[in-house]
Amino acid sequence: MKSRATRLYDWVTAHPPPGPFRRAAWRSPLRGTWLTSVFGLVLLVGLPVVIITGLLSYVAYGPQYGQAFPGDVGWLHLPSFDWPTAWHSLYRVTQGLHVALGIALIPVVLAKLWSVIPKLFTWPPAVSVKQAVERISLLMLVGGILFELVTGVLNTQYDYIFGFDFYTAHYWGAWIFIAGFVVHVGLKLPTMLRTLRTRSLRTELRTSLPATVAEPQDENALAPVAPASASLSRRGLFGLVAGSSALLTVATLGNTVGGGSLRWTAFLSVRGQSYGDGPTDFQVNRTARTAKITPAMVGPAWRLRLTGGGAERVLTREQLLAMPQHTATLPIACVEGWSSVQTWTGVRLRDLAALAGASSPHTTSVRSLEPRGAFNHATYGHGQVHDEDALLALRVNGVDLSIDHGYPARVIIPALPGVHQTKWVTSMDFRGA
Ligand SMILES: Nc1nc2c(c(=O)[nH]1)N[C@H]1C(S)=C(S)[C@@H](COP(=O)(O)O)O[C@H]1N2
Ligand SMILES: [Mo]
Repeated sequence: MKSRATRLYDWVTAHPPPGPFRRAAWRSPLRGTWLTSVFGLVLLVGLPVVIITGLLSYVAYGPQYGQAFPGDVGWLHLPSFDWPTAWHSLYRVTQGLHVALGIALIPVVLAKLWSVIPKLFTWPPAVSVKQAVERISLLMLVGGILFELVTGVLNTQYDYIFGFDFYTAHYWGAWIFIAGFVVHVGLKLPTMLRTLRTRSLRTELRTSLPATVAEPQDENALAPVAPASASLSRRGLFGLVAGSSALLTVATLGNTVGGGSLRWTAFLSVRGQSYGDGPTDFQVNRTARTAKITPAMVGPAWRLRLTGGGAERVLTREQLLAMPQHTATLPIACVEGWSSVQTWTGVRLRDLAALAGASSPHTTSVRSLEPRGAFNHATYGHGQVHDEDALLALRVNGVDLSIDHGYPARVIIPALPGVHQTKWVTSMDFRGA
């Protein structure tokens, strides 16, 4: 004799609510464990790259100098290290990958969600602890990835419509997503690997629309029980997803690697396409006007103050120009994914340190003329200031800096995230010499 509870359970299971809760309502012949596994494999390879480059960005900001966003992350802080300068394009590549790959994977994420949507309506919802854990991890996974994609894209579009700090949200969201991702991979990896062997991608890519039939039924309950005839082949679906990714990649590419010849392709770029004349016509993050920098502030009265060493100094721009000048071709690589490589000329930061009586400072902090905000100061580690290409730039591409690019003087350090390439520098403080 079955118990009362078991009979009730059997009855509930046999009587799903109408509509999407009935498996027969899902009729696309493309849905099935194999299709989901293909998208799963792409994400399994791609998402860890997005995760790792994202976490590296946090480290590159220099949390050890109190300048990472979000500031206090409690036990979720990452081990920090001094971001190296040896490879000039390091942040350009890690952050370019983070943004470009994150955007390119959007169609794959959507396709995978589409492929498993009947699972959202599984009936009965959850009957065991294991199922409940699985469903909570799915909520973290799906909610997390959608949240990260939306906030990430809006940030590159400079559209801070949400009423919270982007970095804080994106960082915490990332950890929720990572937790869901790890649990999900742990649970589903064997199924994915097993299922991928049941069909050949090559054959699928050669299968025409009329020959497209549903996958066989299995315990994952993704293949339709009552398939409609196909209106799109698997080949067509893969083409649609890959084509969308390619389009999005092209649309962000000019932003990410361009700055010059490819800029016209960056039709997703929200910034204007021109920023000045000739040599100073390259991407501007925030203009002097937005930063409340007036021509008077950067006129003849401007001085650079060097403190913290044995010999405090106050220098005019002419005095800086009279010091040994060094030229280096270095990128500005913004967290938003775009970067631009220019040829900068100015005084080596280590020469300025020596001039101020600090031959080998442990940390160097700069301040900008900019009155307010998170951009008006930055701190650098020993290696960043001692790199032979680390400059207080006075000129770019053979001409004086334009006011939008930081005239009279700006910091430019190899591989440093753009946010710390401080413009309109007014003082430098050397510590721990
Ligand atoms: N003082 C100041 N420095 C700043 C900024 C700023 O807003 N104010 N923006 C930073 C950011 S986020 C970037 S990406 C670079 C961009 O430099 P650019 O405008 O010359 O391209 O400058 C950095 N330096
Ligand atoms: Mo930036």
